[in-house]
Parts: sequence; structure tokens; C-alpha cells
Amino acid sequence: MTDLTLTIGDKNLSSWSLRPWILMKQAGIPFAEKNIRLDQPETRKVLAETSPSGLVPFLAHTTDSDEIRIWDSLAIAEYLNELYPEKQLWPADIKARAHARAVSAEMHSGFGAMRAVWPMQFLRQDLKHLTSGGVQRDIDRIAQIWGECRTKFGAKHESGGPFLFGVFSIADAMYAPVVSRFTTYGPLELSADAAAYIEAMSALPTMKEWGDGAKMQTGS
Ligand SMILES: N[C@@H](CCC(=O)N[C@@H](CS)C(=O)NCC(=O)O)C(=O)O
Repeated sequence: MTDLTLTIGDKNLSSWSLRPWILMKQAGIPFAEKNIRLDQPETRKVLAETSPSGLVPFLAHTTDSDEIRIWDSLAIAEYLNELYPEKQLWPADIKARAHARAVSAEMHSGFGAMRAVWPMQFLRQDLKHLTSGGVQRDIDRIAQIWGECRTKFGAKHESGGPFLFGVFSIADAMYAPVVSRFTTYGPLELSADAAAYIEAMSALPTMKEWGDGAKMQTGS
């Protein structure tokens, strides 16, 4: 039995939940998964009973003496990084790691226009949407971040991997929901680098597994 339990929301909708879920899957960290259906009459009550913030994702780590509770996607990622140092969830190089932390924090606290106008709908690929209200500015900045990470760090990484810092890291987990949004509300005019990143992320078996879970939950 695993001692980590990750509680998440609907896979079609819960962008914040996708981050720690895909991080743990990609890193091969075993965990039990609990699902809470969002937007149901009982959702508020169930969330309040589960997570101190009343939000998902929520990670519980049962140890011999304690239960450690973490209720924010970036805090969960940081905790897992400390729990599994050998997995190098952040890039090993200090400059790359600082950059990865900065772009992850920027994602965590920013891009409000895109979040508001383009909610994640993981299973949809056909929603054309206006890029008004600052959405285009968010798209441009995200594409710039992806291009810069891949050119300055990813391309130079010994793995030759297609991710932001070469191999999959916390930064990729943080941007996974944006990849889904760009697919849902696209096609977008993007640089070759940003388009290649979307292709690499979308091809991950873990992204497909999340989508299969969303299909099961929605009965589609
Ligand atoms: N900053 C938090 C945000 C979490 C969040 O907003 N979660 C949403 C789901 S994606 C939620 O739990 N909403 C409650 C609801 O829909 O009732 C994190 O990074 O985990």
C-alpha cells in the first residue's frame, strides 16, 4: 500500500489537479488517487471535509507518526521534490533550476486572463475562442517562456529531450494544463518551438491516460 494519497477534481476540468498528478506519474512515484466531482450539490461539503483550503489538489502523506497534508499544487511539487531528491524533479543545474522555479511561479500566480476566458476542458479540441481581454498577451508570454526554456536549457541538456529543461520537470507539470488549453482553443499562431513543445507534451502517455480518465468520468 502506498503512503501518498492525491485527491483531485474532475479530469476534464481541474487544471490544478493535472499538475501534481502528471508529475507523480512521469516520475514513477506511487500514489493512491481519490476523486471529488466538482460542480455537484455536495462538492463544497466534501471539499471542506477533505482539504484545509477547500480546494483540490490535496496530498496526504501518511508516515509512522503523522499525516502530512499539503493543499496547493506548487507546494505539493516542492514536497515531492524533497521526498524524492533522487528523482530530480527540478533541473540539476542551478541556473536552469532558478529559471524553472521562476517560470513555474509565473504560471502559478499569473495568466489570469487566459484562466478566466479559457477554462480547461481537456476533452474538447474544437472550441474557437476570442483572444480579447489580455488572453493574447498571456499566449505570447507563454510561447516566449517555452521558446526560451527550450533554447537556453532544454536543447543543451544531455538528454536531448523535448521538454522545457530537457527531461520532464516540475515546470512541465505546471504548464501541462496550458498545453491542453492551447489544444482546446486553437489552432494558434505559435513559433515552431512552442508548437513542437505542445506536440511533445500531447504525445505523452500520461496525458493520454488523464484524457482516458476524463472520458470515463464524463461517460464520453
Ligand atoms: N492554488 C491552488 C488552486 C486550487 C484550485 O483552485 N482548485 C480548484 C479546482 S481546479 C478547486 O478546488 N475548486 C473548488 C470548486 O470548484 O468548488 C493550487 O495550486 O492547488
